Amino acid sequence: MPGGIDPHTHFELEMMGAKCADDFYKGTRAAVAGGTTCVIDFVLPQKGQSLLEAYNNWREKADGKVCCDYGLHVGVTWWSPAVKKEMQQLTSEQYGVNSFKMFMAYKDAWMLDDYDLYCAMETCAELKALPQVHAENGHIIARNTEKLLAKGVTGPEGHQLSRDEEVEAEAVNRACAGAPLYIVHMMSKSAVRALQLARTRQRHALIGETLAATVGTDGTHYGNACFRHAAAHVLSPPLRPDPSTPQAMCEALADDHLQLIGSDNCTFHEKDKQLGKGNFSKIPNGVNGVEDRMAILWQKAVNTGIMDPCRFVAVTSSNAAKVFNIWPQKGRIAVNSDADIVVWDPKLERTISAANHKQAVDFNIFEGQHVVGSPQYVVVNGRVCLDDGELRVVEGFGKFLKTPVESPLIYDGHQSQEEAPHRPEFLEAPVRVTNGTPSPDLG
Ligand code: DUC
Ligand code: ZN
Ligand code: ZN
Repeated sequence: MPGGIDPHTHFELEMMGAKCADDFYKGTRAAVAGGTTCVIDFVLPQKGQSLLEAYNNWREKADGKVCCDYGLHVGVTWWSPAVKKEMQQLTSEQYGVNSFKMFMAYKDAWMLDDYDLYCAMETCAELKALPQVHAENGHIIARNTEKLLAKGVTGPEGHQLSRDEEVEAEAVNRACAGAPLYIVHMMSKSAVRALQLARTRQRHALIGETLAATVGTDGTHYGNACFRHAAAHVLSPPLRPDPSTPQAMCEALADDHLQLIGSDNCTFHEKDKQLGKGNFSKIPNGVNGVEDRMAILWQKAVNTGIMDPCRFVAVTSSNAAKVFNIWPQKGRIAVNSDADIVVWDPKLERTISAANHKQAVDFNIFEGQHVVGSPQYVVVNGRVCLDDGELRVVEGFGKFLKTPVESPLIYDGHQSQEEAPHRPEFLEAPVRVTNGTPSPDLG
């Protein structure tokens, strides 16, 4: 199958007083070990910081370290005419950015109010770039956090209590007022329902991404008596306590209510998670997933019969290439496409553990899970980098991948889609698995 594309990573990000454990070398090395041959990371400027300056910093961090190709999304974390101008520059051929992320949460760091959010989305539409949104209501989270702390709820369980499914679904609904739109890390059944409803009333592309974390584990871990264990699962939006969530997210991916699965890999060592001991709102947010994303989805969705292998390729690889306008260079096995190829052994069995994973971080949220199906060979741009289980990556072998704007697939796809306007024609139509008769085209 074509190499996996992880549309959502954070390597070397500094946030909430800590720095991510995985840098661009260890992070992309882990990606390759798990069958992913391309990642798209997020440049996140400080409020007031030049977007171009932040972009250049990210390029400096990544170039020379990455073991596979990478692209960049840029966060729009504040708003001014200067930001608008920089967005335009970033979408030029020189910089090669076609997607911008806006936060509806993280009130003290990156949040935009609705006016600024709308301006940023409008600018994306003018530039034919793709707006991405972190959909959670930051004001409700802030107020709930105050109330919980005042009541003495200070442990990691407070994290999900401060931001339940409705806090996510409300923001999804609000964000869908502007489109085309890509909603990152959708973590709940309520959020997916809000997205489906929005699609019934508007005709532009509304694309939904979920995470390996959501599919592979759940929010019951926040109740774990061990602080380290519970805090390790803290990310935003949080894992949900509803135990039916992981399967529902697999079904949403299979049925095309969601189109992609990322990792939101944003790892912090235990010592950094300890920053939130005594106040859950200070636990650095983020979990692992870049290495295990493909094996986890295979285990939970393909081995269970929820999803056929071709849909697996679509949601782990080819849909990302199409959405970010790098198809068929990426996400496809064909003459003239990059030779990013995975030979997947559906019978290979292993148990996921921090003791032997390739990521730098000292914890794995999928610890102890037995998975059947993993890559045997991974070819990155023609070079065998996982060789029958042996990792042979080369630091700096990857290149920066420009993602051009004006994707005909996002901006014109709806024109021929009178019947299903929300789903651009180019995205692989799913076929539910029926006794080993999968859909015909492997990406
Ligand atoms: N969520 C996380 O959990 N970490 C990084 C940023 C985000 O939105
Ligand atoms: Zn986010
Ligand atoms: Zn993220």
